[in-house]
Amino acid sequence: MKIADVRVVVTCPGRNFVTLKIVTDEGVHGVGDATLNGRELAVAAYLRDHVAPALIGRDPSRIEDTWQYLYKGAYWRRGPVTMTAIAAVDTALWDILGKVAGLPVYKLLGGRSREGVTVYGHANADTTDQVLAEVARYVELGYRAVRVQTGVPGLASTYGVSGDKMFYEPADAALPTENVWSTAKYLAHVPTVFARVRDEFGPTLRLLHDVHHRLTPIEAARLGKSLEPYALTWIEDPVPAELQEGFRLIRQHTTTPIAVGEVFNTVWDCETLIREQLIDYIRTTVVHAGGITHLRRIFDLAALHHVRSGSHGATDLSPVCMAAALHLDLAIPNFGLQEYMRHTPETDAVFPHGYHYDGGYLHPAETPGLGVDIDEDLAARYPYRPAQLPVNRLEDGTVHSW
Ligand code: EZ4
Ligand code: CO
Repeated sequence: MKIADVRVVVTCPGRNFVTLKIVTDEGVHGVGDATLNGRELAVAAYLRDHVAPALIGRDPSRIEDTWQYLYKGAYWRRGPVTMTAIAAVDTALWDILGKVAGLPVYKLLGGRSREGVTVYGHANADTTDQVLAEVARYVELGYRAVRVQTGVPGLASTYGVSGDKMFYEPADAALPTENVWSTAKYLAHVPTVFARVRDEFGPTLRLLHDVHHRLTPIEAARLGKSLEPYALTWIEDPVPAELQEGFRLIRQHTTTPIAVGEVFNTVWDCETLIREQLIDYIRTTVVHAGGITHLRRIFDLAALHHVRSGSHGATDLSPVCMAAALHLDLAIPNFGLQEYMRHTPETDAVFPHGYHYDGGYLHPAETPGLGVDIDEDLAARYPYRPAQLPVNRLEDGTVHSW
């Protein structure tokens, strides 16, 4: 069997997605997510101009060899654009292998290690009163874990809080919008939110919070300490993680668990964090960390050091990525949690899929391959619309991490 055609599909059913479709000479095809929020066309060009021509004629079952060929062969290693492009190829090849073998991909990865994939949802609201109602909605839907974000008194807008509660989308304009941030106001407010949530929902509902890279290590240490009475499952991205050693300082001060990694691309971005046990959950996911092949390598390293998976699953990761993530989540021994933000009905129609939610768990499709596809005719009806992520500034105008 040989690769006969490679297509890059850019579509915007409410938000932009880039999808790679690889077709073999025997008519079997596979799909891979290649979406990099706000930088979609860079990956589309990388795939179209530099990767697709080199795939024609290759044996689609040589997944590891193709990964190494694209990673080492390019000479320019790592980086979000390169690793998202490699991820798309890798994911599509696993899909093809599953279809050829007649097995769902999780069986090729060693088979089921659990009955379902525990997911967490997003409760977002401007005020604490409103967010309690949002948490209640997820609890009624059967969720066992909920991420809680609120507005901060004195700040006009805050990360994670949007008008459309179920379909939060941060890439909200053709050019970046701007938010204003105050660490002092934030640190004073967050513990009061979690005090109310714990009071209302009791000790066992798993609670999470995303700090979105906005603190310094000592500020993050203070946040972690202030949240210890509320026993969070994790605080996420407390500091920018370019400096992995920065987490040593946080660890010296707090027992609040830490999750990091949605912007990481390779095992090298988290090797110190994992080896020194500076984090508890690694949030790398299929589309941005080199596909199933490389993500499994990260998770295996994590397993050696008591670090569990907690993969990113925001709406900018397409249903193709979500399907792939679920097969890996089901198979690995050290699964932790999977983020799950629901896609809009328009997106679900463009990407027909067999995975389904039931009582706090997601289950991958049992059909051969990944169990997800792209409807190219429907996709063509939603042309690309420029959209970028916002910029964050301190109250004095200084650019801050978003
Ligand atoms: O801001 O996916 O935990 N989830 C997140 C996301 C990210 C977006 C960026 O594209 O932090 O909502
Ligand atoms: Co996050």
